[in-house]
Amino acid sequence: MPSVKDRRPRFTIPQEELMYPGHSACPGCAEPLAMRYLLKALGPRTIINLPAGCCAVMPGVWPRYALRVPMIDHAFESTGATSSGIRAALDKKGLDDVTVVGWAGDGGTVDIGLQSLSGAVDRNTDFLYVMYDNEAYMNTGAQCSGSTPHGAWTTTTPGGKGILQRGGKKRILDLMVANGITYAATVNIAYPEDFIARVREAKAIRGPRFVHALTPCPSGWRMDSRRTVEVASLATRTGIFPLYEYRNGKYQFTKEIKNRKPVEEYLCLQGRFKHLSPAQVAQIQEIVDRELEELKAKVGASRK
Ligand SMILES: Cc1ncc(C[n+]2csc(CCOP(=O)(O)OP(=O)(O)O)c2C)c(N)n1
Ligand SMILES: [Mg+2]
Repeated sequence: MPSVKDRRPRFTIPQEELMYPGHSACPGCAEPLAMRYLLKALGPRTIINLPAGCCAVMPGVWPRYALRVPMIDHAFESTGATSSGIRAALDKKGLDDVTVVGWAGDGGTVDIGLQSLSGAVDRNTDFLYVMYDNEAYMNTGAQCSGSTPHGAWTTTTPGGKGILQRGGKKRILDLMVANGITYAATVNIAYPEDFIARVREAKAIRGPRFVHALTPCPSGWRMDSRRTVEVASLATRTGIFPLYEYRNGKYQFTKEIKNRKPVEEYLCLQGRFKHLSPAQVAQIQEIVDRELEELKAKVGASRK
């Protein structure tokens, strides 16, 4: 019979908190969770740099600032360049135990910050870039970004006009791989242990590293703020946001999904998809199925 001590759940999430509770995010926002998990994984020897976006508002204003690590706020398009600059300064000082993190939204990454990020990867900057993805320009009122998925309502893509108006959500991980990234992974706030494990893995590697974090936004996704974690989890359990990593030319799933759920279960919890017809939902299902098959093929080829 195991002792009571042996039967206690084993938590792998570090107890140390590097984020105070009093931040300025909206109720139910997933971004503070993502930041909290990131800092638990990285520890205090971390410098964050971030552009315009909810990220610049969320930690609050000094002296009521919620992060317990230094933060630099800079122009919207500059996360990659700023990261390279901070790294160069740290290297001059011989501070190679500090992790430089560029933390930017989806708009600040896949659209306006893409050239800066691409340059930093090209320069082989030793840093970790985290894109927290709420799938629109949320801080300025939910405008469509290059990371907004097919069919989603935004203030610049009113619903009911067909779902294939754009090329679809930009595949930022594929872009990073093509750019020569050293390590890349997707993470989801609904899976904190996996989130922390991926960031720790990234921390241990030198060179440019990229993490794509799904962070639902209750106000922009038109959903109940109590359902953030449930909706985030459904994104992965439906295959819309698969969890996987890329390293040394190889892909692997970091979370295997058994009994994948229909995408409708994810879409129906969010008002941003409520205008979709059953035919359009079926169209989204087809796209998700196809993209997942493509990813499975890459994972399969990596095993050979
Ligand atoms: C050059 C420039 N263009 C536009 C803006 C206005 N602006 C500030 S935050 C923001 C939205 C940022 O969207 P995203 O990067 O997705 O982050 P989120 O707000 O969704 O967290 C915009 C358009 C700006 N600050 N600078
Ligand atoms: Mg955004």
